[in-house]
Amino acid sequence: MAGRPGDGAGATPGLRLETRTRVQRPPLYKVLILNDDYTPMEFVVHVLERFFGMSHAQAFELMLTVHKSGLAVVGVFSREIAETKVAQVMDFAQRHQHPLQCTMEKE
Ligand code: TYC
Repeated sequence: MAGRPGDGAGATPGLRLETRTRVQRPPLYKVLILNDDYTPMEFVVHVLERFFGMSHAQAFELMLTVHKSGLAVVGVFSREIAETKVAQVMDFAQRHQHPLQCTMEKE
C-alpha cells in the first residue's frame, strides 16, 4: 500500500518520523458564584448583569438558583478571562463591603 504523507514511508526502515502536529485545546474554566447570608440579592443581580452580560431576568433567576442551592456556574471561559472575571467580582464585592465569593475551577 502506498505511503501517505507523514507516515514515514521511504525513510530509514524502522524509523517512523512523526510529522503530524498535535493540537492541544487550551483548558476551560468554570466561574462559580457562591451563596452567603449577607450579600443583598440585588447586588448579586447587578454583578451578574455587569460582569457576565446577563439580562435582568437571567441574572435574577441565576441569583435565586445560587440562593437556594448554594452555588452556580455563571460562565465558562479561558483561564485568563476566568481569572479576570473572578478578580473583577471579588474587587467589586470588597469595595462594597459584601462577602460575595466568586471562584473558578478547571472544567
Ligand atoms: N443569600 C443572600 C440573601 O439572602 C442572597 C445571595 C444570593 C447572596 C446569591 C450571594 O451568590 C449569592 N441576601
